[in-house]
Amino acid sequence: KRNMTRKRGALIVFEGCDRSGKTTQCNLLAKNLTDKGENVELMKFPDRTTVIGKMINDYLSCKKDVEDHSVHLLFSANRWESVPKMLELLYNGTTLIIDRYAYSGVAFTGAKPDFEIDWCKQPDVGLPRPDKVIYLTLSSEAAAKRGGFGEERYEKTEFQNRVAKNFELLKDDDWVTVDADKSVDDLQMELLNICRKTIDESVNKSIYKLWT
Ligand code: 2DT
Ligand code: MG
Repeated sequence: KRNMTRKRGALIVFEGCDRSGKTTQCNLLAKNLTDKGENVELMKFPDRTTVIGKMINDYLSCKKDVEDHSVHLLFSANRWESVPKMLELLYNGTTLIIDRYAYSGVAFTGAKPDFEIDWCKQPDVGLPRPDKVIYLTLSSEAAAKRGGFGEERYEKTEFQNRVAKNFELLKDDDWVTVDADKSVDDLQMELLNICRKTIDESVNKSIYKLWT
């Protein structure tokens, strides 16, 4: 019904550590918001379905090594290739719920030796700026209760701690931090409220460019 009133959709990004429940919560949000009559589409980065995404998948699954700067640019290119579709959906009134975005790009590459945060941000400058970034946090005790890491590259405690420190550096006024150490339903209720408020507030705002 938003299409008929020509109101734009909201761009809502989820960031956070592994096992914070991002994917579960994003799926539930899409369902609950759709049930309430919103047009919603889920996206996730990396999008492993594209040609660039397949190169990234080979890298993450440790099938291939890629030079660190080069893979950083692939992650960014994987976002840029989606921008025309994202803008079309947003202007047509569809709210986008996105599982990871440029902040993951910066936080993860920035956790490698000899990478400056400022350098890491440059390829993503100018992407559509999210209306809200929802950052899910988990204490190390709560994370430990949720079981171990998987087998993919980056899934190591020491590296993830450096990633978390980088996320802290990227926070700005558009971020809201939510403690994910609660039941799936309680967390969903909290996130649903944030998303509905964001959708209402975004309607009359322009879509700005990230980090400009
Ligand atoms: P998933 O487990 O969510 O599929 O993420 N990553 C992600 C980067 O290093 N740079 C990026 O730009 C993005 C979006 C985070 C796979 C891993 O890829 C990392 C975890
Ligand atoms: Mg993962």
